[in-house]
Amino acid sequence: MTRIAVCPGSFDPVTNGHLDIIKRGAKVFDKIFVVVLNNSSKNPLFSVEERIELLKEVTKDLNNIEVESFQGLLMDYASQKNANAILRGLRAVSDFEYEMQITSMNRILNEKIETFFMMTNNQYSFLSSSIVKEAAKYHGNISDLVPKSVEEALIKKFSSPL
Ligand code: COD
Repeated sequence: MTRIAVCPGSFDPVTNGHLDIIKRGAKVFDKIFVVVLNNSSKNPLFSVEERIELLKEVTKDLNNIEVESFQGLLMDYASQKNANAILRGLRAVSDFEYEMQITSMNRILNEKIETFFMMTNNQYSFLSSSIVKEAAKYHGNISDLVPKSVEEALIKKFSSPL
């Protein structure tokens, strides 16, 4: 059986925390579709096209990763891809309630596709796209938190005076 996973997120922008989950997942699953979806509670800084471009750049050395975007429900996308699993990352207790809520809803939408959680690497347990954007906005050093191409894209976004 081919083990196909979907790794969904806002990825606004992709961080070393996301990348760590994607790289570790790539060793477990035969194929992973990393998909940029809309999170209705977030107001993105990067366009979908920009987020896809950055994700493609930082995963270009992984041959079982494909990056796409989708408008609609995650579970509709996952069934279109014949996925067996959804792959998510977990950082702290604060992630748990939200993840439990969307996982339960997703199970109602499609009970055949299981959600798998991978625990964050300790070194990235505090890391989120929001915290990186906040630091970049005020020209803080984010070089250890995101890949080089993402750092450059953030510097460019915030290059005009605040
Ligand atoms: N370490 C480990 N994991 C991490 C880290 C880190 N430092 N940072 C982020 N992650 C994980 C997150 O826990 C998550 O699993 C994944 O990486 C992506 O994170 P984000 O923040 O980029 O993405 P989210 O949480 O905003 O994504 C939410 C979705 C877009 C997937 C969700 O809103 C969605 O499915 N939308 C489509 C509509 C839908 O189907 N809704 C659900 C049913 S109603």
